[in-house]
Amino acid sequence: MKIKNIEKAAKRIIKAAEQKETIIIYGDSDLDGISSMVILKETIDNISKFNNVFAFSPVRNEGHGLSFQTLDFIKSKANSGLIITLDCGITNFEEIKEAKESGFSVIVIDHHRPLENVPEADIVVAPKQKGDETTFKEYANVGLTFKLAKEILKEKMSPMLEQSFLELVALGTISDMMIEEGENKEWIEKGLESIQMSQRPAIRAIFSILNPMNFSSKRDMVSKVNSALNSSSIDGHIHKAYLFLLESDFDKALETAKDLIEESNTKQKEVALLTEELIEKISKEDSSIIFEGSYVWKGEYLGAVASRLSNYFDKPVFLYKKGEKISRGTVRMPKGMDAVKAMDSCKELLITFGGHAPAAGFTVDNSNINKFEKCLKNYFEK
Ligand SMILES: [Mn+2]
Repeated sequence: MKIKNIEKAAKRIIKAAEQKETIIIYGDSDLDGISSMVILKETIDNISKFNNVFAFSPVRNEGHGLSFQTLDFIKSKANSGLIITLDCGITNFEEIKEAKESGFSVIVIDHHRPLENVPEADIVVAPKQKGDETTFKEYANVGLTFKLAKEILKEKMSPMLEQSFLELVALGTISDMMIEEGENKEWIEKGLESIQMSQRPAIRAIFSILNPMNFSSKRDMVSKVNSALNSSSIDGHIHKAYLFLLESDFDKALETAKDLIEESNTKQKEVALLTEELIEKISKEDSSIIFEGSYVWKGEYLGAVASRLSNYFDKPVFLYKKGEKISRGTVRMPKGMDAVKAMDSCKELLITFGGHAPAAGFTVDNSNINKFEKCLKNYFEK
């Protein structure tokens, strides 16, 4: 049994590549999204060397998924073509409608759970959509993209390329915290086997700087690689980690790797400081949830801080970076609790929300922050 629409998507992508159509790969800006983009780009390179692929990610103030702002940006680059969303898109009904009306074809490749319906894209590949009869649904997006790559390349997928993809699948699957069962487990094992001797210059460069003696476990190793890649920035909708992972020159990759690891070390220190500060503050309170925000925090640190706090206190954690009118938050849950369900019970107070049970995000108008906090407390104290 194949994932619903995956063959159809593969055929459409092959056609676009062969006919040199403009292809816009649009991926979420976390490691799962970026590795998905790299796999799809290299897959297309393998069937059509001189292709017309652009790869974009949302910039921070545009929020998660395909936004009207990003769509305007895409339209400034191309009049038509095929947009492929990776690790996002499944809830972008209006934006996808607009993209179609503007003359683009749209394929959604997204492992997130759809709402009641899926957007009216040309093709939707989402194991959690209705009518998908496959039994395993817990792929990271990078795993789903790997499946798509196999469907596109078939026997053209060399063992070396497959192994190189598996390293990315392992990184993305672990960093998205997907369950380590079935194919996920198999891919993680296979990918981690070769990762320290990777053929990919970027990954080899990272390991030439990080001292493997300092890894306390495989998981620790992956988290160090992840945090180096995650400290990369986005410039003009082009994610630097995407370019880094595609870099073919080892010396250039090494330069970038040095910068990224330095940034990630700075980040680790600041995350540790902020975590300590919050632990001290929160220890004095007694509440069912942790709900904190500030104008001065760096939004990109909050995921890491929230994870640590949630582990430490074993409580739901909501941290937000306060903006002028809107605040942007990140959520982490102890095992067995569901961030998306919790926010769904307060959705009339939110502008956007989404993610997975253990880790999610939201945007909220500042005037609703207090009400949102109360609503969440109600939900968790039930
Ligand atoms: Mn993902």
